Amino acid sequence: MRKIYFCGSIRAGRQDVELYGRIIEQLQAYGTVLTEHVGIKEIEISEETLDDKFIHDRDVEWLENSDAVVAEVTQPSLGVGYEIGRAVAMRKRILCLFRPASGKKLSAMIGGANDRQSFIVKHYGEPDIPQILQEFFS
Ligand code: 6IA
Repeated sequence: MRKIYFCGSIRAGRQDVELYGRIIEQLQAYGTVLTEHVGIKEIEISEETLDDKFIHDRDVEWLENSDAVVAEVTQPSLGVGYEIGRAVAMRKRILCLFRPASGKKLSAMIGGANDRQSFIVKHYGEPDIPQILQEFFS
């Protein structure tokens, strides 16, 4: 079974958490999502007792063990940017999803990393997700 590492903003702002949840639900058709908590609203309660070193070391280990990384990058997050950079260094396949309708501008360090092969950046609206995921995982 394929292992998928999903990235989305946590401390940088949870306004897209419900969308993350819906993306994770679709990703589960393609493999096990190691980071399901990113799409769960109550994470603050379930994880508030964990210290930052524990979270970091556990997440980097999951990243190492993953076969693919999918990141929702519309809400800019240091943690997500860090995970993507580490994933590039680990030579993982990466899919970054950005919603232009948000009115935000994507960092050149993500947009400019698009090589259409191992690092894929998609500008999308929610109805496009099924097809984007199908292409990425086929
Ligand atoms: O900088 P951010 O917090 O927005 O970083 C979000 C990214 O870092 C996500 O993709 C996660 O994989 C990872 N991450 C950051 N914080 C956590 C966390 N607990 N648990 C798991 N992964 C995390 C934070 C708990 C806190 C809100 C009490």
